[in-house]
Amino acid sequence: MKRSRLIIIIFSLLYLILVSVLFFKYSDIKKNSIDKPEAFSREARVYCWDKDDKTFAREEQNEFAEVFLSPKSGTESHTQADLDGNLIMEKYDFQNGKLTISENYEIIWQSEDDWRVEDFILADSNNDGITDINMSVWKSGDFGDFKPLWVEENDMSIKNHFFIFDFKDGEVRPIWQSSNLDAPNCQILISDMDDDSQNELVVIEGDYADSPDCKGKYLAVWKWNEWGFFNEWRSEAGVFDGVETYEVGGENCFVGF
Ligand SMILES: [Ca+2]
Ligand SMILES: [Ca+2]
Ligand SMILES: [Ca+2]
Repeated sequence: MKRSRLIIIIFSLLYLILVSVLFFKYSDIKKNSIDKPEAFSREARVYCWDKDDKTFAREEQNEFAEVFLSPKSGTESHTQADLDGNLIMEKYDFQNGKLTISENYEIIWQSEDDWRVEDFILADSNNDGITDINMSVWKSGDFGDFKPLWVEENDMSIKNHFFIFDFKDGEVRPIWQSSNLDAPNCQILISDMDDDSQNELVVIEGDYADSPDCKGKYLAVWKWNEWGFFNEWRSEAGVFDGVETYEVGGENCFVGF
């Protein structure tokens, strides 16, 4: 009698262990499938500058497909630079849709209250040798304070703009401001992509129909000329959460994912 009770207890214990093992194994599988990054399931597209055809060609062999690419985090950044050349670093704090520039703990410039700064980069976007303060900005009003005389009505809907500001005589001033862009930029990058030692603006373009969200539909490269940017290249339509630049064997490439 005692012996059969012992056997029942042993079998019960074994059963409990088996159930526990199966339970943890199952929850592990479930956990893994939830944690799998979305970027892995999306096709990354790589484009490199083709010196002969003078255009960006899509690479068929996609060596970046295995690389983990995370969607743009860029809603916040904190950098330092001395752009006014007074040998004191300014702090560039970009967060909550606002850019604040301070020096010696004193605010020297702040983006307007009715702007939402979507992206911000320090780089020489107009290729004059001076590092610029570049901003992708959502705001209402096509022309701000500088509406040309021939424009009768300022479009007050909230649209995306690209702004270049520089230090001039110790003050932060606008150098170039776009009117309403035809398509909003979801992300901006500034880099020399076509080997001419001049920077280009690489963007992910969305659609105003999705605003206030920005869902990337095209990759595009814009080139500065004396009075603004002109479109050098645009990808075929796709779904893009982010773009990064790469140099592969001396070739300038970027990957949209
Ligand atoms: Ca300074
Ligand atoms: Ca510049
Ligand atoms: Ca270039």
